[in-house]
Amino acid sequence: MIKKKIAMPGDSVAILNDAIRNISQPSRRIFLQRSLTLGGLSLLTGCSVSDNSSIEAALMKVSKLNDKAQALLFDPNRLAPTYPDSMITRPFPFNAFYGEDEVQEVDGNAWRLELSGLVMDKKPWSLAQLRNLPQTDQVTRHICVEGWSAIGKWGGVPFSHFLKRIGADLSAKYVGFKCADDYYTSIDMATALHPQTLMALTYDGEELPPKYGYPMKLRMPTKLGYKNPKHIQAMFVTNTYPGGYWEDQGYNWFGGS
Ligand SMILES: Nc1nc2c(c(=O)[nH]1)N[C@H]1C(S)=C(S)[C@@H](COP(=O)(O)O)O[C@H]1N2
Ligand SMILES: [Mo]
Repeated sequence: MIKKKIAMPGDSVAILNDAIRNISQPSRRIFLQRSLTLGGLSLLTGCSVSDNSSIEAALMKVSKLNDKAQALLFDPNRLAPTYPDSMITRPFPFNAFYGEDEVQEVDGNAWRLELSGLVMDKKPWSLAQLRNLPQTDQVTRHICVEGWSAIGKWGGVPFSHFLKRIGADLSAKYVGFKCADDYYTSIDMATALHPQTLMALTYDGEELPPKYGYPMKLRMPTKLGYKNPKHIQAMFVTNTYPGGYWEDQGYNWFGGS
């Protein structure tokens, strides 16, 4: 019996590898690299993969399946590892979609956190008001898909406390973030409510430095680096999928670490 071969454009293997690199979780990536063929991709997704755009569409479908699997596997009570202060990486690496010399300058006195969507109290928050909420800190590992990880210490307001305080609809699907540098991302409500998810106002005991996201960033040790927005300007609670800067370019949306 002659097996039907799937038509393979010359650079489809390169495209497949690029797309696999974009599937963020390292363990899943290794699994895909070892086992995924175009035929397998076709079986897995029920899509015919005969040209570059259909390969990308099928891989996008895998990534969406991956989001669902990660959401199902996410344990809202399981804590990410924490470390002693002596293990903090110094200096802690900077990363953004631009260089360190282009870091956003935000005026903390004028800054107000804007709220919209499914929240009862939409009044904007000043930095001083956020500093008056209960604070906690943690030393956790930040993992970037670009292939580095580092241990850092962030302090601030437990995000679940803040969400309850503003009367957010905790049964909504997403919390979205808009940043002062035009970055944007969004997270699932289960992760928003996770006990280690912090609205970080400090880094290593000091006011959050500009390069690490002044005046406020969201720090989640259960998610990869790109899911942790810096320089947050606005946030909204919604049931409409908000996407994200890297996610809209093919990074996996759930982005668990
Ligand atoms: N506003 C904003 N947030 C962002 C980014 C960005 O470019 N802009 N980059 C993300 C990525 S990919 C990483 S790894 C971390 C880097 O955070 P750090 O500078 O504190 O190491 O920020 C994330 N959050
Ligand atoms: Mo990253």
